[in-house]
Amino acid sequence: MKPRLKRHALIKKQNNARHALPKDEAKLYIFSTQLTRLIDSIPDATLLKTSAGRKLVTTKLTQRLFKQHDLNWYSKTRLTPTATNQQKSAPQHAQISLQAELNVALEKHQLKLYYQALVNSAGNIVGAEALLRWEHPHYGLIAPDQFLLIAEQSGLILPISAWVLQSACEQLTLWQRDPLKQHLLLAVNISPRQFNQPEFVITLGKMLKHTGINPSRLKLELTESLLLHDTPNTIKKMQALKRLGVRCSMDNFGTGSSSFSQLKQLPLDQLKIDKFLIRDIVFDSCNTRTIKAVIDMSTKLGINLVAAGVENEQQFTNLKHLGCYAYQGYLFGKPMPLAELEKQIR
Ligand code: G
Ligand code: MN
Repeated sequence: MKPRLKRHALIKKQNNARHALPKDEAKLYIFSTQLTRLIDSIPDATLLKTSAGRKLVTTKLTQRLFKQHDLNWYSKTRLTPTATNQQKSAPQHAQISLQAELNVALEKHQLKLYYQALVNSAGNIVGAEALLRWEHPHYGLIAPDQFLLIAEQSGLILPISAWVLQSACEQLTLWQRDPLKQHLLLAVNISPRQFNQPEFVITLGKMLKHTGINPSRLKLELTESLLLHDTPNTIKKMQALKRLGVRCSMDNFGTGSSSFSQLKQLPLDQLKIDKFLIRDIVFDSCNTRTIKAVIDMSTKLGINLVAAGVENEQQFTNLKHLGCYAYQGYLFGKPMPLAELEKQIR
């Protein structure tokens, strides 16, 4: 080999070695979280019957070991995004590689909206929640909890959030033209950084005007921590949103610590009870009492209640008896591509 070519080959080899690890780790991370999610959704007894199932369990155990030994590097990097260490650790490389890919995901149309049905007590679809998914060419479907933190840290969250909101408005325009679908509500998750942009209300106002949608069909889901942070300004902003005609909902209610007096101050239309409270409603009378208390409180405040994460008939029956307004969860449908939801509506 000629000396120049030899040097070139050597550099190439070094580069390959440098890039292979982070990419693999990113892949491993995504793979294992997807697997955990999968395992979580299968009852244990069924799982252990097949060799594939046993393999899944092994992987899960391996992951648990990772955690025990504090090797869950991804969550560690998430907590220390501004580490001063000169030499970047492998996890940070992995994060950068994902970030670079996320950078182009929007323009490559890899980000998609999935839709999860929202039903009334009769089980009829009254709307949906738009949920962001990343259809990655190599890793498959990636849920937002796996990339939103990277998006937050890199600032990509703003263009992504704007795209979600714009797409939701465009979807509502289409539904509005269809007699079968014009009654549907569409809920969108709003990121704290998006909400805190000074021009958020104006931007949304323009979107509503351009798309010509009925604003009362659009529901903004806001997190509890966002709503309880800087409450006076948040209230002002929510009031401005309500003047636009859109509805506001508190997402994941029950996982935070908002009090009755705090809730009373917020101009909310809806509370969405988190799936963790719903999960044990059948067996745990304490949870049932909590939900009953939440329902009584929200009735007094004139706020309606949506139960998230309804997975079986018994939960649905109990929640109906308690007097929920609407329901969402795997019992009625997983988050799915638009065409599938529309088929379900027909
Ligand atoms: O935080 P938020 O409520 O927006 O989260 C919605 C997420 O919860 C979706 O990404 C979806 O995958 C998941 N989810 C929706 N319905 C159910 C359910 O019935 N059970 C469980 N375990 N998860 C659900
Ligand atoms: Mn939500």
